[in-house]
Amino acid sequence: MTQGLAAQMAAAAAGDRRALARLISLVEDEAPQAAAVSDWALGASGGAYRVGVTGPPGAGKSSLLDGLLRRYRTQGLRLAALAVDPSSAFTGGALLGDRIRMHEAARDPEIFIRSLGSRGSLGGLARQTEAVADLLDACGAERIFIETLGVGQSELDIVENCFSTVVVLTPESGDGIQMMKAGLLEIGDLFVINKADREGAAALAMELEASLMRRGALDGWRPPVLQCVATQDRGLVELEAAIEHHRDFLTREGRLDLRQREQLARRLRAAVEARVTEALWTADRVRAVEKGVALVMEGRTGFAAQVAALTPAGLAALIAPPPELP
Ligand SMILES: Nc1nc2c(ncn2[C@@H]2O[C@H](COP(=O)(O)OP(=O)(O)OP(=O)(O)O)[C@@H](O)[C@H]2O)c(=O)[nH]1
Ligand SMILES: [Mg+2]
Repeated sequence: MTQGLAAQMAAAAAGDRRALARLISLVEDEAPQAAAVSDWALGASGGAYRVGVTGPPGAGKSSLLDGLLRRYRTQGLRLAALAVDPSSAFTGGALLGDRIRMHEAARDPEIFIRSLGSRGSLGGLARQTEAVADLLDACGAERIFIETLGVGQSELDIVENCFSTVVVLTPESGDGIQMMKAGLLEIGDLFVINKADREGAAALAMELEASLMRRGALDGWRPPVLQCVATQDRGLVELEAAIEHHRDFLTREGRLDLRQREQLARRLRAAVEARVTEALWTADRVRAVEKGVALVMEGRTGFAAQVAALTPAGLAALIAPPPELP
């Protein structure tokens, strides 16, 4: 580790935001120092409670977060918010633009807000987000809010690595049905029907309550359904209370520790899988797949035979049991 990097970590941990921002960029860019930064962050983290906020585009996730951050500030807590924006993957960097409506909170120097795109490798978004959350944690954040779109596996993975997941829906555009399709019902610890100033909020709330009733309590927790109007700060006190209630519940039942362990196991598996996948798909092997497809299409060989032919010879060694740990 270079002296410069160690100094930057020390500065970030002591509250230097510019140092923190630079470390985040290293992780985001998957720079050579990223592994060292991530390791340090993971080791130094553990205090922050992570809240995922997800839902369809335009549901009001950022508006809600803006109000929620201001609520939490009145408790004197150190806060951070990450907006994960996969669409900015193509523009090479997400800025705090129009899509992130956290105008009020963004002006508060005690709140660290950052937007993440997937600047690094494909599929690296979840890994980067976790590492950045670790960094924020290591640098003293007590609550970390992570906003993602409730679409796509990568985004669902991100909220799965939070302790409380808030699913935001609106009365408009058949969100109820969309939500079921997207698997949002399964991942929500809390549900918010935002834009309750519009027609149909009560009906959606009832529909949702009925679905949750059918789903039953998971590990003894019944997700509450709240109604909010983010743009008028309505329902935010209740939302904050509900999040803290869920946190108390997890802590009391010893689940927080369990969730942390499960999440770390998931991250470890994913990181190993990513390395294997990256090593596997060399240009040669990608070409071999194309040839294999042609052979199968022409009926000259079977699918299973191609799988066998394309499987690396070293796989037997790979799947042999690991050596005994000391
Ligand atoms: N009427 C009404 N409009 C709202 C409410 N909350 C948010 N909006 C508006 O809905 C639009 C989208 O709000 P955002 O907070 O950006 O929604 P988002 O879910 O973060 O959007 P993406 O990040 O783009 O998916 C904005 O024009 C908000 O002003 C609400 O409670 N009632
Ligand atoms: Mg948003």
